[in-house]
Amino acid sequence: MNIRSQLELAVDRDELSFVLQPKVNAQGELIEFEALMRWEHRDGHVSPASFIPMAEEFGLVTQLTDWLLDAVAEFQSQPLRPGQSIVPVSVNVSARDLERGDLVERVLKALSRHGVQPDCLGIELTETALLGDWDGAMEQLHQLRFWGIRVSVDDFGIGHSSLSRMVDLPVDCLKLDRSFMQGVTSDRRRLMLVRAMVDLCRSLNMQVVAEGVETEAEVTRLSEFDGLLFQGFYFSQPLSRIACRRLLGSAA
Ligand code: G
Ligand code: G
Ligand code: NA
Ligand code: MN
Repeated sequence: MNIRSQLELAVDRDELSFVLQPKVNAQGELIEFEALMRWEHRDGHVSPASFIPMAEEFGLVTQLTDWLLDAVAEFQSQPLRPGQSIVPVSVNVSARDLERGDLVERVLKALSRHGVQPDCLGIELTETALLGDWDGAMEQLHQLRFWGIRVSVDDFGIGHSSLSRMVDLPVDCLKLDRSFMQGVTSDRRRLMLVRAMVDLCRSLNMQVVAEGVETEAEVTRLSEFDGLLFQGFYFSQPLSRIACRRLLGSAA
């Protein structure tokens, strides 16, 4: 069977799952999770770095997004203890999800199916996902935020969006691409670049996440920026659902 047919069948065959990577503050406290899709194919594991672009090409990616939105909403509908506050989970959406124009309905449908509040869910999109119909994308982002769904820009700073456009974006959070974190301990210019982006975000009332933080030295250097959040292997690898439940259980 070709890869396209295998991808088409992945949902029905129950081959998809997701892991969650923590976003933490400078004290290491859990603030949010990012959901990352996994495909356990019968011949082994396939990375989303390869199957997501294929799904986009085959017109299947919106199906995968819908599957993940539903799975995450289901996860969020089951707190460990009644009344326990829920840590938000963000789902990556692709350019195709925005192009279709019905992302807001699809997110709201997943939430209502599982009786989950909008602030339990976020979406992440890359700058590249915004390259198509800008006005259409803006409208959908505004709507998502109107409903209380958090919007983050992923891999910020390596796409081709102009800075002036990025300043107009209706988003809650910018995630600084991990390439910026390389060198913050050895190259003062790198650190100053991160400082400038953090300052810009703060003055625009946006949250900022430093992606791909891998060493204690990086964290120490970056901790001088108040309010900066971190996501990276230094704090945690992406975790299975069970490992997340354990983590949430041990949190206050
Ligand atoms: O988790 P990992 O590092 O293997 O992810 C590789 C790439 O695939 C990353 O760029 C990540 O954003 C992307 N990715 C992971 N899960 C999803 C998903 O559910 N939807 C989309 N559109 N991209 C994803
Ligand atoms: O494109 P996106 O930012 O969604 O990519 C997420 C991917 O980045 C995940 O697959 C995750 O495994 C990977 N990732 C997360 N933290 C780190 C890190 O500290 N270093 C590196 N190299 N990759 C990371
Ligand atoms: Na992402
Ligand atoms: Mn990223």
